[in-house]
Amino acid sequence: MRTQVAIIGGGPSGLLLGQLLHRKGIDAVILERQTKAHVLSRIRAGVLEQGLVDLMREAGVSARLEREALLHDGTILSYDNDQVHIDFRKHAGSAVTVYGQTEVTRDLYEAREAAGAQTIFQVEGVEIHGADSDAPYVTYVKDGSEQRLDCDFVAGCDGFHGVSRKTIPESVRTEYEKVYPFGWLGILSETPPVNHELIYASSSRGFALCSMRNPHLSRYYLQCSLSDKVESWSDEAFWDELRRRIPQEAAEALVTGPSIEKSIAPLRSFVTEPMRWGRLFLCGDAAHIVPPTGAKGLNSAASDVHYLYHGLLSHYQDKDDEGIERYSEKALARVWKVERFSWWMTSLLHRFPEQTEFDLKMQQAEIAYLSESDVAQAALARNYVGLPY
Ligand code: RFL
Ligand code: PHB
Repeated sequence: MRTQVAIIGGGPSGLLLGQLLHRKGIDAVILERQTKAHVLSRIRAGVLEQGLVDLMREAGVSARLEREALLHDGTILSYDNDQVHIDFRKHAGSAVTVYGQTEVTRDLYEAREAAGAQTIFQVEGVEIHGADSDAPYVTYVKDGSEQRLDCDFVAGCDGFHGVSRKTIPESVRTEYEKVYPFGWLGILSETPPVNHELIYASSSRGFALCSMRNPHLSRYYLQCSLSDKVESWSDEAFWDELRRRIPQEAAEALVTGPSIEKSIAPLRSFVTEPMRWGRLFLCGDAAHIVPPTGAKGLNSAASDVHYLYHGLLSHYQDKDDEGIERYSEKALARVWKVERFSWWMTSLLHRFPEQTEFDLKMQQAEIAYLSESDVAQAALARNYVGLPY
């Protein structure tokens, strides 16, 4: 089989790239290790930057989002009972869109199927060959038989545990990593959100986040120990702990109910350089991970897709390779700024096991400064709504 762009991974990065290319008549085949149902069962991101919304529109998949998504003009940061409101419109001139990653992925799969574009699910043993040559190809096993997909380019959209990054020889690759000494325990519940905007809550008991998917579906997170097990957190224990970490006013308004999903995610900052090796391009979590505190993972996957899509478009339409040759440099320049913001939000709002009294005072002083400084609020707002591409 032959295609122009072989896309490894049918998560949001691979699907968005595939749909954008398809609209321009560029052929792509997606190879996905899991079933579609499995990909759609992952509850992950919830906050979309305008750049991602614009790409969804360009890909022709924004109709449902435009009908159903919530626009948030700001967010709240709290420290025990003190609250700072960050006004996105005032400081950054735009809002963010609250719409689940599950919905983004569902809309992209539907459009892909309607277009008759090919996605091959449950592939095993994907290997990328000749990425540093003019004739790359991908081999994989489907239903027990080995297959070969020849292509012009390979887009490695296969997430943090995928094969694409590891295809780049270690002698060429540099990895930067910071692992945080805690995780996030998240639940989804069919209850109305506690507040019309997200609340990022720092407290002496650790961090908590009040988020949502829609007016009837809430998403809450608690900073937890890495040794915690989901099974040992009953719904009741979760709600009790959440009430202790958020401002009293919110705790009193909180509507609780049974959880419909509960999971623990570790927190990590990670970047690999370069993001291109010959004809192989890494996109999204395959190349970088952020702790979720700044809501940036999916959004930085989208900015990679933007750079790669435009690079490929110039190659096919104008025979201009500048975009693909400079892909890694352009993508990484933005990635590192997003890494900094996510690390900063995480450092500001969590309790660290080894934290000294001095460290704590620094966090408190920074939050106090944020609450009285327009400039500091503007810096947070501009990063949160999304840096320009
Ligand atoms: P994904 O979503 O991991 O998709 C990769 C796909 O590749 C497949 N795959 C393979 N396929 C073929 N062969 C192989 N060898 C393969 N290996 C893997 C996988 O099955 C999968 O389908 O990566 P992608 O597309 O780059 O998308 C990245 C985002 O999913 C991720 O950055 C976000 O979810 C991060 N994230 C958030 N991002 C935001 O922008 N805003 C948020 O509010 C936000 N909240 C979050 C988050 C991530 C979280 N977790 C659980 C990590 C909250 C949480 C709790
Ligand atoms: C979410 O709704 O899942 C969410 C929102 C904001 C974050 C992280 C996760 O910073």
